[in-house]
Amino acid sequence: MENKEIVQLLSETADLMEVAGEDSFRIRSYRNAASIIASHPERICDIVFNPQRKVSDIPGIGKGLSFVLTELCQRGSFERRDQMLAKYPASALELLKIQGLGPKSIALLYEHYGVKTVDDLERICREHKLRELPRMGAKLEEKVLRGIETYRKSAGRFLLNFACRMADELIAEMSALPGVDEVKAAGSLRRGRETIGDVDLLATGSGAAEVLNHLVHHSKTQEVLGQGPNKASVLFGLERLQVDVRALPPENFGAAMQYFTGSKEHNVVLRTDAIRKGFSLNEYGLFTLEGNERVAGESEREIYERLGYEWIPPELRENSGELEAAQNGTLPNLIRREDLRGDLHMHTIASDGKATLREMAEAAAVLGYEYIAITDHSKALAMANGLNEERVVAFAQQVRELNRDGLPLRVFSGLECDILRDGSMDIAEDALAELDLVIGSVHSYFSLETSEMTDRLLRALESPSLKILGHGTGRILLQREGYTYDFERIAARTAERGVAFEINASPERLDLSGPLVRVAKRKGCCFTISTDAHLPKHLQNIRFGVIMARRGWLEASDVLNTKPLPAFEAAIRSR
Ligand code: DGT
Ligand code: CA
Ligand code: CA
Ligand code: ZN
Repeated sequence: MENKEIVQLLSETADLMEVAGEDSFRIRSYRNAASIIASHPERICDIVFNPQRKVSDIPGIGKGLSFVLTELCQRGSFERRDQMLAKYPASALELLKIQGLGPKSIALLYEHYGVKTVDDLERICREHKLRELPRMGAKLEEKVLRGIETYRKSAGRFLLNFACRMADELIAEMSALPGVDEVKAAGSLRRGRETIGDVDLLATGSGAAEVLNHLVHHSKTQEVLGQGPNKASVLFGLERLQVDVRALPPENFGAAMQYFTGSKEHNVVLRTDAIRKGFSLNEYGLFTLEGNERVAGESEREIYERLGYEWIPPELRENSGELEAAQNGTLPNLIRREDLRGDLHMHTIASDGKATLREMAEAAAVLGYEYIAITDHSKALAMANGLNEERVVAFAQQVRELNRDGLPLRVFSGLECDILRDGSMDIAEDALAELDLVIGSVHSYFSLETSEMTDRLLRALESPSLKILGHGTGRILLQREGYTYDFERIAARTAERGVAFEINASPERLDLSGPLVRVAKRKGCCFTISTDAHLPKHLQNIRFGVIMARRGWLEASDVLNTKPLPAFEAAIRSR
Protein backbone atom coordinates (compact mmCIF):
# COMPACT_ATOMS: atom_id res chain seq x y z
CA MET A 1 0.00 0.00 0.00
CA GLU A 2 1.31 3.42 -1.03
CA ASN A 3 1.38 6.40 1.34
CA LYS A 4 -1.23 8.14 -0.76
CA GLU A 5 -3.71 5.32 -0.18
CA ILE A 6 -3.01 5.34 3.55
CA VAL A 7 -3.61 9.09 3.64
CA GLN A 8 -6.89 8.63 1.82
CA LEU A 9 -8.14 5.85 4.12
CA LEU A 10 -7.22 7.82 7.24
CA SER A 11 -8.96 10.98 6.02
CA GLU A 12 -12.06 9.10 4.94
CA THR A 13 -12.29 7.45 8.32
CA ALA A 14 -11.94 10.82 10.01
CA ASP A 15 -14.74 12.14 7.78
CA LEU A 16 -17.02 9.26 8.72
CA MET A 17 -16.18 9.74 12.39
CA GLU A 18 -17.27 13.32 12.02
CA VAL A 19 -20.55 12.19 10.53
CA ALA A 20 -20.92 9.87 13.52
CA GLY A 21 -20.30 12.83 15.83
CA GLU A 22 -17.31 11.22 17.52
CA ASP A 23 -14.76 12.76 19.80
CA SER A 24 -12.98 15.56 17.97
CA PHE A 25 -9.64 14.69 19.57
CA ARG A 26 -9.57 11.25 17.92
CA ILE A 27 -10.70 12.70 14.63
CA ARG A 28 -7.92 15.25 14.72
CA SER A 29 -5.33 12.60 15.46
CA TYR A 30 -6.26 10.77 12.23
CA ARG A 31 -6.14 13.99 10.26
CA ASN A 32 -2.77 14.90 11.71
CA ALA A 33 -1.38 11.49 10.89
CA ALA A 34 -2.73 11.81 7.34
CA SER A 35 -0.94 15.11 6.83
CA ILE A 36 2.32 13.81 8.32
CA ILE A 37 2.26 10.74 6.08
CA ALA A 38 1.34 12.80 3.02
CA SER A 39 4.66 14.60 3.24
CA HIS A 40 6.74 11.69 4.57
CA PRO A 41 9.51 10.81 2.13
CA GLU A 42 9.55 7.04 2.81
CA ARG A 43 6.90 4.41 2.21
CA ILE A 44 5.13 3.68 5.49
CA CYS A 45 4.71 0.03 4.53
CA ASP A 46 8.48 -0.36 4.11
CA ILE A 47 8.93 0.83 7.68
CA VAL A 48 6.13 -1.37 9.03
CA PHE A 49 7.56 -4.50 7.41
CA ASN A 50 11.13 -3.75 8.48
CA PRO A 51 11.75 -5.43 11.88
CA GLN A 52 14.54 -2.95 12.60
CA ARG A 53 12.27 0.06 12.30
CA LYS A 54 9.27 1.49 14.14
CA VAL A 55 6.62 3.76 12.63
CA SER A 56 6.22 5.40 16.02
CA ASP A 57 9.71 6.86 15.45
CA ILE A 58 8.19 9.24 12.90
CA PRO A 59 7.63 12.54 14.71
CA GLY A 60 3.92 13.02 15.38
CA ILE A 61 2.98 9.33 15.07
CA GLY A 62 2.14 7.89 18.49
CA LYS A 63 1.67 4.32 19.71
CA GLY A 64 -2.05 4.19 18.89
CA LEU A 65 -1.53 5.28 15.33
CA SER A 66 1.39 2.97 14.82
CA PHE A 67 -1.01 0.04 15.46
CA VAL A 68 -3.46 1.52 12.98
CA LEU A 69 -0.74 1.89 10.35
CA THR A 70 0.52 -1.64 10.90
CA GLU A 71 -2.98 -3.02 10.50
CA LEU A 72 -3.49 -0.90 7.38
CA CYS A 73 -0.32 -2.18 5.76
CA GLN A 74 -1.12 -5.78 6.67
CA ARG A 75 -4.71 -6.03 5.57
CA GLY A 76 -5.66 -2.82 3.80
CA SER A 77 -8.07 -1.58 6.42
CA PHE A 78 -8.28 -1.08 10.18
CA GLU A 79 -10.77 -1.73 12.89
CA ARG A 80 -12.03 1.81 13.27
CA ARG A 81 -12.63 2.14 9.57
CA ASP A 82 -14.52 -1.17 9.47
CA GLN A 83 -16.72 0.01 12.34
CA MET A 84 -17.48 3.26 10.58
CA LEU A 85 -18.27 1.54 7.30
CA ALA A 86 -20.63 -0.81 9.14
CA LYS A 87 -22.45 2.23 10.50
CA TYR A 88 -22.50 4.47 7.43
CA PRO A 89 -22.24 3.56 3.77
CA ALA A 90 -19.07 4.62 1.94
CA SER A 91 -21.33 6.77 -0.25
CA ALA A 92 -21.74 9.12 2.73
CA LEU A 93 -18.24 10.30 1.84
CA GLU A 94 -19.58 11.61 -1.45
CA LEU A 95 -22.23 13.59 0.43
CA LEU A 96 -19.47 15.39 2.32
CA LYS A 97 -18.23 16.80 -0.96
CA ILE A 98 -21.46 18.70 -1.48
CA GLN A 99 -21.16 22.33 -0.54
CA GLY A 100 -23.63 23.39 2.12
CA LEU A 101 -23.79 20.06 3.93
CA GLY A 102 -21.75 19.37 7.02
CA PRO A 103 -21.20 16.02 8.73
CA LYS A 104 -23.92 16.65 11.30
CA SER A 105 -26.53 17.29 8.62
CA ILE A 106 -25.47 14.15 6.80
CA ALA A 107 -25.93 12.08 9.95
CA LEU A 108 -29.35 13.62 10.49
CA LEU A 109 -30.43 12.98 6.92
CA TYR A 110 -29.27 9.39 7.19
CA GLU A 111 -31.12 8.76 10.42
CA HIS A 112 -34.38 10.45 9.38
CA TYR A 113 -34.68 9.60 5.73
CA GLY A 114 -32.02 6.97 5.13
CA VAL A 115 -30.21 9.30 2.72
CA LYS A 116 -27.19 7.36 1.45
CA THR A 117 -26.43 8.74 -1.98
CA VAL A 118 -26.39 12.03 -3.83
CA ASP A 119 -29.51 10.91 -5.71
CA ASP A 120 -31.32 10.28 -2.39
CA LEU A 121 -30.31 13.71 -1.24
CA GLU A 122 -31.54 15.38 -4.38
CA ARG A 123 -34.94 13.67 -4.03
CA ILE A 124 -35.29 14.78 -0.40
CA CYS A 125 -34.56 18.37 -1.39
CA ARG A 126 -36.96 18.31 -4.34
CA GLU A 127 -39.70 16.87 -2.13
CA HIS A 128 -39.02 19.69 0.35
CA LYS A 129 -38.33 17.24 3.13
CA LEU A 130 -34.99 18.65 4.10
CA ARG A 131 -36.57 21.82 5.48
CA GLU A 132 -38.57 19.75 7.96
CA LEU A 133 -35.46 18.75 9.87
CA PRO A 134 -34.24 20.81 12.84
CA ARG A 135 -32.08 23.84 11.93
CA MET A 136 -32.56 23.33 8.19
CA GLY A 137 -34.76 25.41 5.95
CA ALA A 138 -35.92 26.22 2.45
CA LYS A 139 -32.81 28.26 1.84
CA LEU A 140 -30.56 25.33 2.68
CA GLU A 141 -32.57 23.16 0.30
CA GLU A 142 -31.78 25.54 -2.53
CA LYS A 143 -28.16 25.75 -1.52
CA VAL A 144 -27.81 21.97 -1.40
CA LEU A 145 -29.45 21.61 -4.82
CA ARG A 146 -26.94 24.09 -6.21
CA GLY A 147 -24.19 22.17 -4.42
CA ILE A 148 -25.36 18.94 -6.07
CA GLU A 149 -25.22 20.60 -9.47
CA THR A 150 -21.63 21.73 -8.87
CA TYR A 151 -20.72 18.30 -7.57
CA ARG A 152 -22.10 16.60 -10.68
CA LYS A 153 -20.32 19.03 -12.97
CA SER A 154 -16.99 18.32 -11.29
CA ALA A 155 -17.39 14.55 -10.91
CA GLY A 156 -14.69 12.77 -12.88
CA ARG A 157 -12.70 15.93 -13.60
CA PHE A 158 -9.19 16.75 -12.40
CA LEU A 159 -7.25 19.91 -11.69
CA LEU A 160 -5.09 21.16 -14.54
CA ASN A 161 -1.86 20.99 -12.50
CA PHE A 162 -2.45 17.37 -11.58
CA ALA A 163 -3.20 16.37 -15.17
CA CYS A 164 -0.14 18.35 -16.34
CA ARG A 165 2.09 16.54 -13.88
CA MET A 166 0.90 13.12 -15.08
CA ALA A 167 1.14 14.17 -18.73
CA ASP A 168 4.62 15.69 -18.35
CA GLU A 169 5.85 12.51 -16.69
CA LEU A 170 4.44 10.28 -19.44
CA ILE A 171 5.63 12.56 -22.23
CA ALA A 172 9.19 12.52 -20.85
CA GLU A 173 9.20 8.72 -20.61
CA MET A 174 7.60 8.18 -24.00
CA SER A 175 9.82 10.68 -25.81
CA ALA A 176 12.85 8.70 -24.65
CA LEU A 177 11.62 5.47 -26.32
CA PRO A 178 13.55 4.45 -29.45
CA GLY A 179 11.95 5.60 -32.70
CA VAL A 180 9.65 8.10 -31.05
CA ASP A 181 10.10 11.54 -32.59
CA GLU A 182 7.53 13.53 -30.74
CA VAL A 183 4.91 13.12 -28.01
CA LYS A 184 2.53 15.97 -27.30
CA ALA A 185 -0.56 16.65 -25.25
CA ALA A 186 -3.73 17.69 -27.08
CA GLY A 187 -7.29 18.14 -25.77
CA SER A 188 -8.36 20.39 -22.93
CA LEU A 189 -4.91 20.06 -21.36
CA ARG A 190 -3.31 21.80 -24.32
CA ARG A 191 -6.03 24.44 -24.34
CA GLY A 192 -5.31 25.03 -20.67
CA ARG A 193 -8.77 24.49 -19.23
CA GLU A 194 -8.87 24.78 -15.42
CA THR A 195 -10.10 21.21 -15.10
CA ILE A 196 -9.43 18.21 -17.30
CA GLY A 197 -11.69 15.27 -18.14
CA ASP A 198 -9.04 13.07 -19.69
CA VAL A 199 -5.51 13.47 -21.03
CA ASP A 200 -5.07 13.09 -24.79
CA LEU A 201 -1.54 12.30 -25.96
CA LEU A 202 -0.33 12.00 -29.54
CA ALA A 203 2.92 10.39 -30.63
CA THR A 204 4.74 10.14 -33.92
CA GLY A 205 7.85 8.45 -35.31
CA SER A 206 8.74 5.04 -36.70
CA GLY A 207 8.51 3.44 -33.25
CA ALA A 208 5.46 5.39 -32.11
CA ALA A 209 3.39 2.27 -31.57
CA GLU A 210 5.73 1.46 -28.66
CA VAL A 211 4.15 4.28 -26.66
CA LEU A 212 0.95 2.22 -26.50
CA ASN A 213 2.77 -0.67 -24.85
CA HIS A 214 4.56 1.70 -22.55
CA LEU A 215 1.29 3.08 -21.28
CA VAL A 216 -0.54 -0.24 -21.07
CA HIS A 217 2.28 -1.87 -19.08
CA HIS A 218 3.09 1.17 -16.96
CA SER A 219 3.40 0.44 -13.24
CA LYS A 220 0.93 3.23 -12.53
CA THR A 221 -1.70 1.96 -14.94
CA GLN A 222 -4.65 0.71 -12.90
CA GLU A 223 -6.89 -0.50 -15.68
CA VAL A 224 -6.66 -0.85 -19.45
CA LEU A 225 -9.83 0.45 -21.08
CA GLY A 226 -8.79 -0.46 -24.59
CA GLN A 227 -5.85 -1.11 -26.88
CA GLY A 228 -5.82 -1.18 -30.66
CA PRO A 229 -3.01 -0.89 -33.20
CA ASN A 230 -2.92 2.93 -33.00
CA LYS A 231 -4.65 3.83 -29.78
CA ALA A 232 -4.59 2.86 -26.13
CA SER A 233 -6.71 4.13 -23.30
CA VAL A 234 -6.07 3.49 -19.60
CA LEU A 235 -6.94 4.66 -16.12
CA PHE A 236 -3.69 6.02 -14.70
CA GLY A 237 -2.52 6.46 -11.13
CA LEU A 238 -4.44 5.91 -7.93
CA GLU A 239 -6.69 8.78 -8.95
CA ARG A 240 -7.65 6.81 -12.07
CA LEU A 241 -7.11 9.64 -14.49
CA GLN A 242 -8.02 8.55 -18.00
CA VAL A 243 -5.16 8.79 -20.47
CA ASP A 244 -5.68 8.24 -24.19
CA VAL A 245 -2.66 7.90 -26.41
CA ARG A 246 -2.58 7.72 -30.19
CA ALA A 247 0.30 6.83 -32.51
CA LEU A 248 0.35 8.61 -35.86
CA PRO A 249 2.48 8.79 -38.99
CA PRO A 250 4.28 12.15 -39.37
CA GLU A 251 2.19 13.24 -42.35
CA ASN A 252 -0.94 13.18 -40.13
CA PHE A 253 0.54 14.60 -36.98
CA GLY A 254 -0.50 18.23 -37.47
CA ALA A 255 -3.99 17.29 -38.53
CA ALA A 256 -4.40 15.00 -35.53
CA MET A 257 -3.06 17.66 -33.18
CA GLN A 258 -5.55 20.12 -34.62
CA TYR A 259 -8.43 17.66 -34.41
CA PHE A 260 -7.74 16.32 -30.93
CA THR A 261 -6.90 19.68 -29.42
CA GLY A 262 -10.42 20.85 -30.06
CA SER A 263 -12.42 22.42 -28.73
CA LYS A 264 -15.21 20.61 -30.39
CA GLU A 265 -16.96 23.97 -30.98
CA HIS A 266 -13.85 25.45 -32.58
CA ASN A 267 -13.44 22.41 -34.82
CA VAL A 268 -17.04 22.39 -35.97
CA VAL A 269 -16.79 25.96 -37.23
CA LEU A 270 -13.41 25.38 -38.86
CA ARG A 271 -14.58 22.23 -40.59
CA THR A 272 -17.73 23.91 -41.87
CA ASP A 273 -15.66 26.75 -43.25
CA ALA A 274 -13.30 24.24 -44.86
CA ILE A 275 -16.19 22.66 -46.72
CA ARG A 276 -17.39 26.08 -47.88
CA LYS A 277 -13.91 26.62 -49.28
CA GLY A 278 -13.86 23.25 -51.06
CA PHE A 279 -11.93 21.12 -48.54
CA SER A 280 -12.63 18.40 -46.09
CA LEU A 281 -10.81 18.53 -42.79
CA ASN A 282 -10.41 15.54 -40.50
CA GLU A 283 -7.83 14.00 -38.19
CA TYR A 284 -5.87 12.67 -41.20
CA GLY A 285 -5.41 15.95 -43.01
CA LEU A 286 -6.91 18.61 -45.22
CA PHE A 287 -8.18 17.20 -48.52
CA THR A 288 -9.76 18.75 -51.59
CA LEU A 289 -13.43 17.84 -51.88
CA GLU A 290 -12.92 17.31 -55.56
CA GLY A 291 -10.35 14.61 -56.20
CA ASN A 292 -9.65 13.96 -52.51
CA GLU A 293 -6.14 15.28 -52.81
CA ARG A 294 -4.20 15.92 -49.61
CA VAL A 295 -3.12 19.53 -49.36
CA ALA A 296 -1.98 19.75 -45.71
CA GLY A 297 -1.62 17.61 -42.58
CA GLU A 298 1.92 17.55 -41.33
CA SER A 299 1.63 20.74 -39.30
CA GLU A 300 -1.26 22.66 -37.79
CA ARG A 301 0.08 25.87 -39.22
CA GLU A 302 -0.25 24.74 -42.85
CA ILE A 303 -3.81 23.63 -42.23
CA TYR A 304 -4.86 26.96 -40.76
CA GLU A 305 -2.98 28.92 -43.38
CA ARG A 306 -4.35 26.93 -46.28
CA LEU A 307 -7.82 27.80 -45.01
CA GLY A 308 -7.02 31.50 -44.70
CA TYR A 309 -6.31 31.72 -40.97
CA GLU A 310 -3.30 32.59 -38.91
CA TRP A 311 -2.20 29.74 -36.65
CA ILE A 312 -4.33 29.99 -33.49
CA PRO A 313 -2.80 29.43 -30.04
CA PRO A 314 -4.59 26.47 -28.40
CA GLU A 315 -5.72 28.51 -25.36
CA LEU A 316 -7.95 30.55 -27.66
CA ARG A 317 -9.63 27.65 -29.46
CA GLU A 318 -13.04 27.92 -27.82
CA ASN A 319 -14.98 29.45 -30.73
CA SER A 320 -15.25 32.75 -28.96
CA GLY A 321 -13.98 35.09 -31.65
CA GLU A 322 -10.57 33.57 -32.33
CA LEU A 323 -11.48 32.26 -35.78
CA GLU A 324 -12.65 35.69 -36.93
CA ALA A 325 -9.54 37.32 -35.45
CA ALA A 326 -7.29 34.76 -37.14
CA GLN A 327 -8.87 35.56 -40.50
CA ASN A 328 -8.53 39.31 -40.00
CA GLY A 329 -5.00 39.13 -38.68
CA THR A 330 -6.08 40.58 -35.33
CA LEU A 331 -5.12 37.76 -32.97
CA PRO A 332 -3.51 39.10 -29.79
CA ASN A 333 0.20 38.69 -29.21
CA LEU A 334 -0.36 36.58 -26.11
CA ILE A 335 1.65 37.02 -22.94
CA ARG A 336 4.29 34.36 -22.20
CA ARG A 337 5.79 33.09 -18.98
CA GLU A 338 9.11 34.79 -19.78
CA ASP A 339 7.39 38.18 -19.88
CA LEU A 340 6.82 38.14 -16.11
CA ARG A 341 9.42 39.85 -13.96
CA GLY A 342 7.93 39.38 -10.53
CA ASP A 343 5.34 37.61 -8.39
CA LEU A 344 3.14 39.88 -6.29
CA HIS A 345 1.19 37.58 -3.97
CA MET A 346 2.85 35.22 -1.50
CA HIS A 347 2.82 34.33 2.17
CA THR A 348 5.52 33.62 4.73
CA ILE A 349 5.68 32.19 8.24
CA ALA A 350 4.59 35.63 9.46
CA SER A 351 1.05 34.43 8.63
CA ASP A 352 0.14 31.01 7.20
CA GLY A 353 3.05 30.50 4.80
CA LYS A 354 5.63 27.79 5.43
CA ALA A 355 8.86 29.59 4.53
CA THR A 356 10.68 32.76 5.52
CA LEU A 357 10.84 35.96 3.52
CA ARG A 358 14.44 35.21 2.58
CA GLU A 359 13.60 31.67 1.43
CA MET A 360 10.81 32.99 -0.76
CA ALA A 361 13.10 35.69 -2.16
CA GLU A 362 15.81 33.16 -2.95
CA ALA A 363 13.39 30.81 -4.69
CA ALA A 364 11.97 33.72 -6.70
CA ALA A 365 15.46 34.82 -7.75
CA VAL A 366 16.15 31.30 -9.05
CA LEU A 367 13.08 31.68 -11.28
CA GLY A 368 14.72 34.75 -12.80
CA TYR A 369 12.48 37.39 -11.27
CA GLU A 370 13.58 40.97 -10.59
CA TYR A 371 11.16 41.58 -7.75
CA ILE A 372 8.46 40.10 -5.53
CA ALA A 373 5.92 41.37 -3.04
CA ILE A 374 5.40 39.61 0.27
CA THR A 375 1.70 39.78 1.07
CA ASP A 376 0.82 38.06 4.31
CA HIS A 377 -2.72 38.00 5.69
CA SER A 378 -4.31 40.69 7.84
CA LYS A 379 -5.71 40.29 11.33
CA ALA A 380 -9.29 39.28 10.38
CA LEU A 381 -7.79 35.92 9.42
CA ALA A 382 -6.89 35.16 13.01
CA MET A 383 -6.50 31.45 12.22
CA ALA A 384 -3.78 32.36 9.75
CA ASN A 385 -2.11 34.63 12.33
CA GLY A 386 -2.86 37.70 10.22
CA LEU A 387 -0.98 40.94 10.86
CA ASN A 388 -2.46 43.81 12.88
CA GLU A 389 -1.57 47.48 12.34
CA GLU A 390 1.47 47.34 14.56
CA ARG A 391 2.90 44.32 12.79
CA VAL A 392 2.13 45.86 9.40
CA VAL A 393 4.12 48.99 10.20
CA ALA A 394 7.00 46.98 11.65
CA PHE A 395 7.01 44.74 8.58
CA ALA A 396 7.20 47.69 6.18
CA GLN A 397 10.17 48.99 8.17
CA GLN A 398 11.83 45.57 8.23
CA VAL A 399 11.53 45.21 4.44
CA ARG A 400 13.10 48.63 3.90
CA GLU A 401 16.07 47.49 5.99
CA LEU A 402 16.35 44.08 4.35
CA ASN A 403 16.47 45.69 0.91
CA ARG A 404 19.30 47.91 2.11
CA ASP A 405 21.21 45.01 3.63
CA GLY A 406 21.01 42.97 0.46
CA LEU A 407 18.47 40.48 -0.82
CA PRO A 408 18.76 38.35 -3.97
CA LEU A 409 16.09 40.54 -5.60
CA ARG A 410 13.99 43.57 -4.78
CA VAL A 411 11.27 42.81 -2.21
CA PHE A 412 8.21 45.01 -1.89
CA SER A 413 6.35 45.12 1.38
CA GLY A 414 2.76 44.12 0.84
CA LEU A 415 -0.31 42.78 2.54
CA GLU A 416 -3.26 40.68 1.53
CA CYS A 417 -5.73 42.77 3.45
CA ASP A 418 -9.14 41.31 4.16
CA ILE A 419 -12.11 43.15 2.75
CA LEU A 420 -14.56 43.02 5.66
CA ARG A 421 -18.22 42.27 5.33
CA ASP A 422 -19.14 45.93 4.89
CA GLY A 423 -16.39 46.57 2.34
CA SER A 424 -14.03 48.35 4.69
CA MET A 425 -10.40 47.32 4.88
CA ASP A 426 -9.30 45.18 7.80
CA ILE A 427 -6.31 47.48 8.49
CA ALA A 428 -6.36 51.22 9.13
CA GLU A 429 -5.37 53.38 6.14
CA ASP A 430 -2.42 55.02 7.88
CA ALA A 431 -0.84 51.63 8.45
CA LEU A 432 -1.62 50.50 4.89
CA ALA A 433 0.07 53.66 3.61
CA GLU A 434 3.40 52.38 4.96
CA LEU A 435 3.32 49.45 2.54
CA ASP A 436 4.43 49.32 -1.08
CA LEU A 437 1.57 47.19 -2.31
CA VAL A 438 -1.84 46.32 -0.85
CA ILE A 439 -3.97 43.49 -2.21
CA GLY A 440 -7.58 43.48 -1.03
CA SER A 441 -9.25 40.05 -0.82
CA VAL A 442 -12.60 38.67 0.28
CA HIS A 443 -12.08 35.72 2.62
CA SER A 444 -15.42 35.71 4.49
CA TYR A 445 -19.18 36.03 3.95
CA PHE A 446 -18.95 34.44 0.52
CA SER A 447 -22.70 33.98 0.23
CA LEU A 448 -23.86 37.59 0.35
CA GLU A 449 -26.55 38.53 -2.16
CA THR A 450 -25.14 39.70 -5.49
CA SER A 451 -26.04 43.34 -4.86
CA GLU A 452 -24.60 43.32 -1.37
CA MET A 453 -21.35 41.78 -2.62
CA THR A 454 -21.19 44.41 -5.38
CA ASP A 455 -21.57 47.21 -2.81
CA ARG A 456 -18.95 45.57 -0.63
CA LEU A 457 -16.41 45.55 -3.44
CA LEU A 458 -17.31 49.07 -4.58
CA ARG A 459 -16.58 50.32 -1.08
CA ALA A 460 -13.28 48.42 -0.94
CA LEU A 461 -12.27 50.06 -4.23
CA GLU A 462 -12.54 53.44 -2.48
CA SER A 463 -9.56 52.60 -0.29
CA PRO A 464 -6.71 54.92 -1.34
CA SER A 465 -4.12 52.22 -0.58
CA LEU A 466 -5.68 49.41 -2.56
CA LYS A 467 -3.57 48.49 -5.59
CA ILE A 468 -4.75 44.99 -6.48
CA LEU A 469 -8.12 43.31 -6.17
CA GLY A 470 -7.13 39.80 -5.07
CA HIS A 471 -8.75 36.47 -5.90
CA GLY A 472 -11.72 37.91 -7.76
CA THR A 473 -14.20 35.07 -7.24
CA GLY A 474 -13.08 32.97 -4.25
CA ARG A 475 -13.90 29.77 -6.07
CA ILE A 476 -12.24 26.48 -5.21
CA LEU A 477 -12.21 24.36 -8.32
CA LEU A 478 -14.28 21.16 -8.19
CA GLN A 479 -15.50 22.15 -4.70
CA ARG A 480 -16.93 25.58 -4.29
CA GLU A 481 -18.46 28.08 -6.69
CA GLY A 482 -17.20 31.62 -6.39
CA TYR A 483 -19.13 34.51 -4.84
CA THR A 484 -21.30 36.50 -7.18
CA TYR A 485 -21.39 40.21 -7.91
CA ASP A 486 -21.95 42.57 -10.81
CA PHE A 487 -18.67 41.74 -12.47
CA GLU A 488 -18.85 44.33 -15.24
CA ARG A 489 -19.61 47.12 -12.83
CA ILE A 490 -16.74 46.17 -10.53
CA ALA A 491 -14.40 45.75 -13.47
CA ALA A 492 -15.32 49.21 -14.74
CA ARG A 493 -14.75 50.74 -11.32
CA THR A 494 -11.50 48.83 -10.86
CA ALA A 495 -10.28 50.33 -14.14
CA GLU A 496 -11.36 53.86 -13.11
CA ARG A 497 -9.58 53.54 -9.80
CA GLY A 498 -6.39 52.29 -11.44
CA VAL A 499 -6.58 49.11 -9.39
CA ALA A 500 -5.25 45.94 -10.99
CA PHE A 501 -7.26 42.74 -11.16
CA GLU A 502 -5.35 39.72 -9.87
CA ILE A 503 -5.13 36.55 -11.92
CA ASN A 504 -4.54 34.07 -9.12
CA ALA A 505 -2.34 31.22 -10.35
CA SER A 506 -3.03 28.83 -7.51
CA PRO A 507 -4.18 25.68 -9.35
CA GLU A 508 -6.96 24.92 -6.87
CA ARG A 509 -8.41 28.36 -7.48
CA LEU A 510 -7.56 30.13 -10.73
CA ASP A 511 -10.18 32.62 -9.55
CA LEU A 512 -10.46 34.52 -12.80
CA SER A 513 -11.32 32.30 -15.74
CA GLY A 514 -10.44 33.31 -19.30
CA PRO A 515 -13.90 34.70 -20.06
CA LEU A 516 -13.89 36.90 -16.93
CA VAL A 517 -10.43 38.21 -17.78
CA ARG A 518 -11.71 39.16 -21.20
CA VAL A 519 -14.69 41.04 -19.75
CA ALA A 520 -12.38 42.93 -17.39
CA LYS A 521 -9.98 43.75 -20.22
CA ARG A 522 -12.83 45.14 -22.30
CA LYS A 523 -13.70 47.37 -19.34
CA GLY A 524 -10.17 48.73 -19.40
CA CYS A 525 -8.66 46.85 -16.46
CA CYS A 526 -5.02 46.05 -16.04
CA PHE A 527 -3.93 42.84 -14.35
CA THR A 528 -1.37 41.14 -12.19
CA ILE A 529 -0.52 37.42 -12.35
CA SER A 530 0.60 35.96 -9.02
CA THR A 531 0.82 32.59 -7.33
CA ASP A 532 -0.46 33.15 -3.78
CA ALA A 533 2.44 30.84 -2.82
CA HIS A 534 2.61 29.47 0.71
CA LEU A 535 5.80 27.51 -0.07
CA PRO A 536 8.78 28.26 -2.33
CA LYS A 537 7.81 25.51 -4.76
CA HIS A 538 4.36 27.08 -5.24
CA LEU A 539 6.08 29.93 -7.09
CA GLN A 540 6.29 27.58 -10.07
CA ASN A 541 2.51 27.59 -10.35
CA ILE A 542 2.86 30.89 -12.17
CA ARG A 543 2.52 28.94 -15.43
CA PHE A 544 -1.15 28.27 -14.65
CA GLY A 545 -1.78 31.99 -14.13
CA VAL A 546 -0.16 32.70 -17.48
CA ILE A 547 -2.44 30.11 -19.08
CA MET A 548 -5.53 31.86 -17.63
CA ALA A 549 -4.22 35.21 -18.86
CA ARG A 550 -3.73 33.74 -22.33
CA ARG A 551 -7.22 32.26 -22.25
CA GLY A 552 -8.32 35.81 -21.45
CA TRP A 553 -6.51 37.11 -24.58
CA LEU A 554 -4.01 39.18 -22.58
CA GLU A 555 -0.81 40.62 -23.97
CA ALA A 556 2.26 41.43 -21.90
CA SER A 557 1.29 45.11 -21.82
CA ASP A 558 -1.96 44.25 -20.00
CA VAL A 559 -0.05 42.84 -17.04
CA LEU A 560 1.63 45.06 -14.47
CA ASN A 561 4.25 42.56 -13.35
CA THR A 562 5.77 42.35 -16.81
CA LYS A 563 7.26 45.81 -16.28
CA PRO A 564 10.98 46.11 -15.51
CA LEU A 565 11.67 47.09 -11.92
CA PRO A 566 11.97 50.88 -12.32
CA ALA A 567 8.78 51.14 -14.40
CA PHE A 568 6.94 48.79 -12.07
CA GLU A 569 8.00 50.79 -9.04
CA ALA A 570 6.91 54.03 -10.66
CA ALA A 571 3.56 52.45 -11.55
CA ILE A 572 2.73 51.32 -8.03
CA ARG A 573 3.86 54.65 -6.53
CA SER A 574 1.78 56.84 -8.82
CA ARG A 575 -1.14 54.62 -9.73
P1 DGT B 1 -12.08 17.03 -21.51
O1 DGT B 1 -11.31 15.81 -21.78
O2 DGT B 1 -13.49 16.78 -21.14
O3 DGT B 1 -11.42 17.92 -20.51
O4 DGT B 1 -12.17 17.91 -22.85
P2 DGT B 1 -11.47 17.66 -24.27
O5 DGT B 1 -11.69 18.89 -25.06
O6 DGT B 1 -10.08 17.19 -24.10
O7 DGT B 1 -12.38 16.56 -24.93
P3 DGT B 1 -12.09 15.05 -25.38
O8 DGT B 1 -11.01 14.40 -24.61
O9 DGT B 1 -13.41 14.37 -25.38
O10 DGT B 1 -11.67 15.18 -26.88
C1 DGT B 1 -10.47 15.83 -27.26
C2 DGT B 1 -10.69 16.63 -28.50
O11 DGT B 1 -10.93 15.78 -29.60
C3 DGT B 1 -11.90 17.54 -28.44
O12 DGT B 1 -11.61 18.79 -27.87
C4 DGT B 1 -12.31 17.62 -29.87
C5 DGT B 1 -11.90 16.32 -30.46
N1 DGT B 1 -13.01 15.35 -30.53
C6 DGT B 1 -13.11 14.21 -29.84
N2 DGT B 1 -14.24 13.56 -30.16
C7 DGT B 1 -14.87 14.32 -31.03
C8 DGT B 1 -16.10 14.21 -31.74
O13 DGT B 1 -16.85 13.25 -31.60
N3 DGT B 1 -16.43 15.22 -32.56
C9 DGT B 1 -15.62 16.29 -32.72
N4 DGT B 1 -15.99 17.26 -33.53
N5 DGT B 1 -14.48 16.43 -32.08
C10 DGT B 1 -14.10 15.47 -31.26
CA1 CA C 1 -9.47 15.28 -23.01
CA1 CA D 1 -10.10 11.98 -24.78
ZN1 ZN E 1 -3.13 34.82 -0.36
